[in-house]
Amino acid sequence: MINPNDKNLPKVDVEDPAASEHVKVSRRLFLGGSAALMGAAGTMGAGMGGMLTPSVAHASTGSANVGPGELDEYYGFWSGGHSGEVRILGLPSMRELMRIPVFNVDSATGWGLTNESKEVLGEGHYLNGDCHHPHMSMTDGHYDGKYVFINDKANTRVARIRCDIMKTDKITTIPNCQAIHGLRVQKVPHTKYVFANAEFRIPHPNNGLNMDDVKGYYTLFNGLDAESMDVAWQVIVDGNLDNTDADYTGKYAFSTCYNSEGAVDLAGTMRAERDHLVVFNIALIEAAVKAGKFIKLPGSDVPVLDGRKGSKLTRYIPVPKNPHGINTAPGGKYAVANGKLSPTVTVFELAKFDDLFADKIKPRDTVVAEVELGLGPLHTAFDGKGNAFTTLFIDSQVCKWNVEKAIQAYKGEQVDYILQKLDVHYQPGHNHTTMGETRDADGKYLISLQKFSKDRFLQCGPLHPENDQLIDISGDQMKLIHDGPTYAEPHDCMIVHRSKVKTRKIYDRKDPTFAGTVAMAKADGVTLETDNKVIRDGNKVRVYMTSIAPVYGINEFKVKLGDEVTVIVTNLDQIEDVTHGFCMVNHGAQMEISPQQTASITFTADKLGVQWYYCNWFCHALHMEMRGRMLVEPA
Ligand code: K7E
Ligand code: CUA
Ligand code: CA
Repeated sequence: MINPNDKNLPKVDVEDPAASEHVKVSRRLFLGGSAALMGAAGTMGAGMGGMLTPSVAHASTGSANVGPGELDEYYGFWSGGHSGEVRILGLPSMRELMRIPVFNVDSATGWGLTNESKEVLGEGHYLNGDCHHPHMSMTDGHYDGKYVFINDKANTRVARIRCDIMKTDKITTIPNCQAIHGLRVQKVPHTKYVFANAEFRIPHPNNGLNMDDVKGYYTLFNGLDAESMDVAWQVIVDGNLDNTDADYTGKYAFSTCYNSEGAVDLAGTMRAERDHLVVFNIALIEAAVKAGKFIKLPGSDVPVLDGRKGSKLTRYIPVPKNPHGINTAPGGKYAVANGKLSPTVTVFELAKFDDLFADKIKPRDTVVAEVELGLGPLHTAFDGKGNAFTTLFIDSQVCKWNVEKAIQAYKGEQVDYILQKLDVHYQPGHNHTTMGETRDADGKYLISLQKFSKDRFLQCGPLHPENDQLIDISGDQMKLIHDGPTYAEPHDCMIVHRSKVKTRKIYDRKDPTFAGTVAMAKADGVTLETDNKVIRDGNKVRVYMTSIAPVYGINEFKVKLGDEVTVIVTNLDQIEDVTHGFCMVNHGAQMEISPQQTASITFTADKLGVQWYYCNWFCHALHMEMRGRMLVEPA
């Protein structure tokens, strides 16, 4: 039997700047060495041991082709829509690189099953989610590679993903409201706040006694502290809230509203010719909180401010008609609201917001253009060269237009502000350009996310995938270069140059994601890195084991029928990519344990006799043999 704690097993110092080279060397040592140790023929083969450093795709545009072994230039963070997860794609290849479970339950990683993930999800968590808007934290208007935030419309939550390990580390349920939809981050000076729109108006208190008083319903704009993920404040608004964005000074956030009518039926939401953009003054909101000028709603301790019409904290700018997306241009000079039921986009000059709050100008004086693009404008992206790209849902097109020319045209000059319309397939919602929501917009690629794929792919039954199309925008003309099917309506995505993202190769043993488990082990007198121990605590049994390819530190353990069993596995492997799993057969228990990670899972030993457990992440030539027995005796 191999001893997982054998000092002769290869080790890597992960903090060593040359670690990646060590990792490669160790991988060869490891595969050769362990094969020799086991006396077994065959290893996972030259594919792994002989892996070469992949070359980097050169920065040419015009093709989605990234050759085998070549790396993509961009990370795309894709909302998984009502799958409840976030996905990472490589661009321009559009290859799916990873899935990050967030609001869903994930069989492969044990997200929603492990104790560590349940701590993030909360007790009695929901099994569904509906993600729309993934956005990365920023410093001075540049992506800082720290976090990605994502909304859950289905259960009124906001989650944070840590970009060093690409795992969800915090989930906050927003009190006093229903359906978090629009989400963006404060761009400048850094992401202190995550801005989150609650969409649906509800009675307050929502106690079943005042449901007919529709006029009294309201919803809230939320500022979350990006570090603690606590809701810092909430602002009551008129109408409902759809999408949101922030400016490049750190002073303002703004949200579209499609239901200024306050209607509860479809026809009612279309009655008015104009709804509005609500502008939030962050400094005034902070000052009001500090001065104690807030109320608390029964559901929480969060300071709630009144930002309805007439409030000093907000301004309402009329915008036609049921506007949807609101997008700040990379220079920070303009923001664009997308008219949806109006064929127009509305361009705001953000510098005028100071005068608006000083009551020197009227709300509509901040509008510098309102021009027609086509039917069903939903979202706009930018190339950093003064051009904008707006999705036209009904026309199934992307419209490329020039912002300054649109402003001239709005003044009455004879200029063509529309530069090109490109058919997309079919019915686009969000779009996004490479680095386009930051100061670093580079104008290389545009992604257009279509709600319908119809005939673009082999048919897979009545349910169709969506179609995410990659468009080369580096030249004068947009060129469609790739069709990418995706599952369950991503809504939105975000494209980040790979230089902004630095991920860990293996876990730090001090990683906070399993700090609670480390504390539990300590209380049990167990050192996770060395001990293989079974602790009995009444009818609770805690099984601490290590793993190193291809063995668990514990080969068999005994429990009594009905015991609550917690298995805690610490993966001692220090070799990148050697992830183990733990699956207890017939117990609904399965999880990932990546190198140097600790993970734990709790289940009831409700079946007598021999119960096998096995490693379910392929880790070694002897992966099939990596297993053990739980022996369940009568109580
Ligand atoms: Cu347009 Cu939820 Cu951002 Cu869908 S939202 S498209
Ligand atoms: Cu360990 Cu498969
Ligand atoms: Ca409306």
